[in-house]
Amino acid sequence: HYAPNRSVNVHLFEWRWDDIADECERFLGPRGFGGIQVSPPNENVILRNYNRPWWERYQSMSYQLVTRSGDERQFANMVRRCNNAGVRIYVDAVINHMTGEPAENVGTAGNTARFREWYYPAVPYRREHFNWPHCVIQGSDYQNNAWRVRNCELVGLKDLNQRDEHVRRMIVNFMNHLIDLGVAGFRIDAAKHMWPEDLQVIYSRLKNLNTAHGFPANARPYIYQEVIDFGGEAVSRDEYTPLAAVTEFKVGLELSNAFRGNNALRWLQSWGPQWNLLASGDALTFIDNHDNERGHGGGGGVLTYKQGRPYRAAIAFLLAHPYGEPQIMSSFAFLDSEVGPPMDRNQNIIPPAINSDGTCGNGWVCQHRWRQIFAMVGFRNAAGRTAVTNWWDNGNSQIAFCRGNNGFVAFNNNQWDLNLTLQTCLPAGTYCDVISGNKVNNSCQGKTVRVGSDGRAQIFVGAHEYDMMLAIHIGPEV
Ligand code: LM2
Ligand code: CA
Repeated sequence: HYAPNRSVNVHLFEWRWDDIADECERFLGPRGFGGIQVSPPNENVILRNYNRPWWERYQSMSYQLVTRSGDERQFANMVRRCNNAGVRIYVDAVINHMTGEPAENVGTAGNTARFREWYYPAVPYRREHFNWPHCVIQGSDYQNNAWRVRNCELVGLKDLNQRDEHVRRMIVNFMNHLIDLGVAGFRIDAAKHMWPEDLQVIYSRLKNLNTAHGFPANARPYIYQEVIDFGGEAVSRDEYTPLAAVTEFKVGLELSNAFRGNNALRWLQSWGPQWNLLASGDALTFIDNHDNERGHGGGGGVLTYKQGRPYRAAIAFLLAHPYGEPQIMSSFAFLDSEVGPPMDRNQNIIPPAINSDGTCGNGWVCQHRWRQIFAMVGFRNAAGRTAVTNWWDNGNSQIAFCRGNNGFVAFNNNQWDLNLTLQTCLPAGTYCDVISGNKVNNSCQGKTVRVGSDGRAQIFVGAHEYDMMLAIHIGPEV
């Protein structure tokens, strides 16, 4: 449901609604971003004993829209302002479970639970709405017991029974309320832990998107289901693709591996389903997410903002290549994998500061504001639906390809320079490389690339440059 010529989603992890609204108007809209995944908007348990970790937001207390990111009025205002700026909102929906902490039972909207009685009065949910008798998922269940993966508790979180009519109604009401407020879709948290046939019923009861927010008549919410599947488990991603899109975790793993130098880039010529990835239209793709950037969710092993050079290159490839529906992560800085977002003494979230060079401060990483990343958002928008053409490689880790006649990109992950005349497929002219610098006053701050009437150009990517890639495209340069 992106506006025309937009194609990339960004996860503004733990941002406040007011700050997201500002970011839509001052940056994401003008820079051509398509959508935002926001943190769960519904009431979660407050975990003072853990000093408000980020993961308290994955413990639902009710479906009232009050969290540290803001209240319902602020949420609605954000959605309106972002939609007006051409940027869609996608909600992280935590509907598999409720809370998991016996000791703390007050939520961000002031509601309480009686944890030991499975009682959440603000929804309301009672014991009969949960899978019963309760059990806890064991590590081996992932290998051999799909029933337990779906009907037992994930790390002790009270497990809702989505087969129950009341539970379905509460979840559908929650999601339909968000649709009324103008959201474009949902990330389904822990989809693997719910039965596809139950999710199917829930999705089928969702309203069409709100035409008052600029969506066409009869538009269905865009849904991407979080299913971690590296193969060989009792629950498979293929059980969920008939319903909606699925997170393709293999993308981050394989591209991290390649751009770390553990696999020659030449093999990316066959990037896509040949790598045992989902069909392109089924795949929500990303390098890192909020779990695996910090070793949660069974994750780890992927590039993150802490490994700048290969990370930027992996994201550049993700965005340059037409495979999948890409999402980028926008993090806060952390050393401790549990610590929550930057907060003041009252445990309120501190908004990102915007530095004079456009980057963020106050502990926010804001990968989406890194030039190499937002420049590649511009590249993907310019490339549109064109196919990969004119693949070139050196038989090793220097590669280049075109996107129709709209864009050309080259990567050098070898220890020697790339310095060759290559076929670019772009109209003759002078282009600014969008990776090495912005265009200012009609001249390139970074590299200039001259494309001849035969479409060929001298391409230089030194082995020890700050970035290992170069990208040029038609349309406005950054
Ligand atoms: C997800 N996807 O399926 C989220 O992407 C992930 O971030 C969530 O886990 C998880 N599912 C549940 O929504 C995070 C975090 C966990 C954390 C849970 C619940 O990765 O570590 O678990 O949220 O807040 C925490 C404690 C855990 C404890 C549990 C229940 O780390 O030790 O288990 O709470 O109290 C006793
Ligand atoms: Ca479940």
